[in-house]
Amino acid sequence: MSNVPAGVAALVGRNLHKQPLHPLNIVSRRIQNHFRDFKVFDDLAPQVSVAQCFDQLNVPQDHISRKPSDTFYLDALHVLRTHTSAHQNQLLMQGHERFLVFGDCYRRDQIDATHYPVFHQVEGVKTWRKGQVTDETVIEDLKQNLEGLTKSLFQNRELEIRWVDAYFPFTHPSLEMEVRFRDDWLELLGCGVIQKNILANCGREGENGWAFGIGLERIAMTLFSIPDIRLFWSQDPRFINQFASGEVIQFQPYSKFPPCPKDISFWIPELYNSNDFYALVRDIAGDLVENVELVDEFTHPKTNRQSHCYRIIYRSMDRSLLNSEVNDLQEKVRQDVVGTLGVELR
Ligand code: FA5
Ligand code: MG
Repeated sequence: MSNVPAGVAALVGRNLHKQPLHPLNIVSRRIQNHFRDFKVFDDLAPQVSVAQCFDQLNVPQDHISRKPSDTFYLDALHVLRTHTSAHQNQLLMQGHERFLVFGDCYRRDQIDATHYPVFHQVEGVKTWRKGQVTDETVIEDLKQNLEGLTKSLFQNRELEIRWVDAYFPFTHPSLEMEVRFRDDWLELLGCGVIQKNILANCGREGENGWAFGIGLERIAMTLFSIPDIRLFWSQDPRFINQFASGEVIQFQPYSKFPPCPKDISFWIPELYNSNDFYALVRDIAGDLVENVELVDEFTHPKTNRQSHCYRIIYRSMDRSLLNSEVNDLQEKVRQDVVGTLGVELR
């Protein structure tokens, strides 16, 4: 029933956002300082019901985010929360008008420098009583608050941001904010005007409000120049000691160790999802895998069979990997991908 691998289960309860002087904790405190009159919840358990995570947020029954390919299920009715929005309804029902929820979130996702199966979000919600504001005022207030937050976080540093139209079932209109990071746009947060039926379902008929969900790692990566999301889990003093002052410092990377790229190609069966492959690689290689990229897709002209080629980059954050060790990992991936995903190696 459960699809939570041991490696992910082991991270439940680490609560990096609450670990003093951890960069995620430093960021959390600064966000709390910006939203001074907001009530803070930072210890709500990550095990939530499907109703909390999806149903109460208008997520359609057939939405991809509900699928076991994307979400960690504890049993048929419970998941590890995929976002802190899972707590919106209960807190609105309790009558709160301004609140922040900090918490660890869990997703089956791609493998690269800005995605990790466990990450942290802060949810922000602000509501107004019946008849006080229009949707336009709400969206203005939302943008002002979030632009104000990025300004106060990044102080006088040049920061290029842009707003992008987005879709969430629980807000309308919806927006995402992106920042310029290492020659690319990095998505920091999603937000929007809370759907009226959600407020009504929580006994808040006729009220209006906004909500946002920010990825704390993404903020911390930009703020401290942290190049790889795996570093947040590192207990290496060369990482953690750099943040001992509690100030915003520029992270000094300790020497980068050499990457070991390995390709793997196979014919995929009909019911196949890349996330299953990514999870398998994480399972075997843990934090020794840096990136997995689908580099080639091919459909055989005669048989119509589909083939995928992935490039796996193995690299440790802390040491040089031995050739033999990487070969062993790759061999294990090759065996398991056949055994558990039913693919045929090429
Ligand atoms: C959400 O999770 C919505 N709940 C946000 C929201 C809240 C919208 C309230 C409207 C109202 P999204 O899936 O885009 O949206 O994730 C929000 C942020 O979480 C992303 O912008 C990113 O910063 C972070 N994030 C998402 N997935 C990962 C991941 N695998 N690793 C690290 N950070 C992630
Ligand atoms: Mg998004």
